[in-house]
Parts: sequence; C-alpha cells; structure tokens
Amino acid sequence: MARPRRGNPTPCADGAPEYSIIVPTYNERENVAVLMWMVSKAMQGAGATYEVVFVDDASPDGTADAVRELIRAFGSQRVKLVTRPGKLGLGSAYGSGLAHASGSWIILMDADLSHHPKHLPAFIAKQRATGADVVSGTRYQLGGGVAGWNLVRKLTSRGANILASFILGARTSDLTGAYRLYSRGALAKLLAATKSRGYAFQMEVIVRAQYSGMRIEEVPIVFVDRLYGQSKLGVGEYVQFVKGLLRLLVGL
Ligand SMILES: Nc1nc2c(ncn2[C@@H]2O[C@H](COP(=O)(O)OP(=O)(O)O)[C@@H](O)[C@H]2O)c(=O)[nH]1
Ligand SMILES: [Mg+2]
Repeated sequence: MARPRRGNPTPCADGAPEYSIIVPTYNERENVAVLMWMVSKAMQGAGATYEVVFVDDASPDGTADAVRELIRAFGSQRVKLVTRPGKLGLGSAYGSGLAHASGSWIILMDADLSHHPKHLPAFIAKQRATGADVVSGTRYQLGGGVAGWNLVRKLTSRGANILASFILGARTSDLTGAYRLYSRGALAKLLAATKSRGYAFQMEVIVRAQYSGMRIEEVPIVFVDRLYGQSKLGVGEYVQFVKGLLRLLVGL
C-alpha cells in the first residue's frame, strides 16, 4: 500500500479504519479484555475509527481464546487475531500484525496495561497537528514518567537512554519505549531495515527513523509496571541491549 501523505492519511477504502492498533501478546490472558475495554473508550474519545490486531504466539495460558471471546463481543471488524505457532519475538510480531492490519496509521502498544490507552488521543492529536511520520511515547519529558519501578530499574532505563542518545546522537528522549504511532509506510520501511532484538529493537527503529529523515514527535506517557504476568526483563536483555547499541554504533 502506498505511503500516506504527511498529516493527511489516505482516505479509508471500503470502511477500512484509520488506525490499526497492533498488540503483541504472550501470556496476557488476564489483560486483553480490560485493555480492549479501555482502548474502545479512549478511541471513542479521540473520534477515530480503529481496529485492534492481537498477535499471539501460541501463549500457553490461552490468550488466543480470550481474544476470540473479544471478537465475539466486539465483532470481527473491530478485533482481529493473528496466531503464530510459537514464541517468535516482538519484531516479527509487529510485522505479522502489519500484514493483517488495514489502517493507514499503526499504533503499537503492549498488552500488559503498561501502555495506558488513555494516552491514545494524545498520540492521534499530535500526529494530526504536526503531520509527523512517527509519534513516540516518552517517559522522559515533562508529564511523562514511570510507576511501580524500583530505583535500580529506573536508573537502568534512564541510563540506557542517556548512553544511547549520546552514542547515537538520537534526538528522541525515550529510545527504548514501545508505545508509538507510525504511518503505515514508515513502519513497513523501518521494520524491513531493523535487525536488533529485545530493547535494542525499539532503539534501532527510532534511530533509523531519525537517520532516514522521518519527522518524529513525542508525547509524554506514564508507564505503569505490569500488574499481571511476567516481564521478559532479565540479565540477558541487558547484555542484548549493549550488544545492539554497539552494533548500531558500527552499522548505522
Ligand atoms: N507475540 C509476541 N508477543 C510478545 C513476545 N514477547 C513479549 N510479547 C508481548 O510484548 C509486550 C511487551 O512484553 P513485556 O514482557 O511486557 O516486556 P517489558 O514490559 O519490556 O518487560 C507484551 O504485550 C507481551 O505480551 C513474543 O515473543 N511474541
Ligand atoms: Mg511490559
């Protein structure tokens, strides 16, 4: 599909929604219904047409069945489910979601309620006002923040961002956040080019967007630590992040 013009999304063909919200899930059974309810309230407030595309990697907790219930409740135009045979990772989950999404604008958000749907109207308003290709949620500007993290985790995240900004010359204040809005064409281009995994993935995407001259805007978000289920954060993630940073330094 052609890339929408800046600030002027391609008119929706045949009732296609303006916005596709792609939500990757792995063991999020307790979260998807609450998320969907909150998204539907927020999007009504934004006055925007939308669909939610869940991408589930055969979650052992039966997340896919919970999403099927949502399809029954909200309708198959509003909720879509893409299932994959095993845990294949976030980067490719976004790609699979994009392949099944019909909106001109794509919003990526986590399922665990860390990305509060109340921020959705701000992403949309910012894009409409500025014509940006990418609107990135930031914890590190006035009005943004994190809730539920201990000091060590706060310092790690902040430190990783400062280090990466310094090394890569990034102008975006939150490089590792995943709550973002993209034009369809911009996301397709960025996903095709991005090689990193884990936290370095979000950083590579936004740095590539900057380096390729895309217009990036930011909106403050408050990130809330997940209430239910397990985060993927572990020592391995830190190691991957530093490796990813070094690779970008050499390769971008
Ligand atoms: N489809 C899919 N979703 C995943 C995978 N790994 C994580 N997720 C989802 O991606 C989002 C972010 O993961 P999470 O564990 O909360 O990461 P954290 O908040 O950075 O610790 C959540 O919605 C997860 O359910 C994966 O391999 N495949
Ligand atoms: Mg999370």
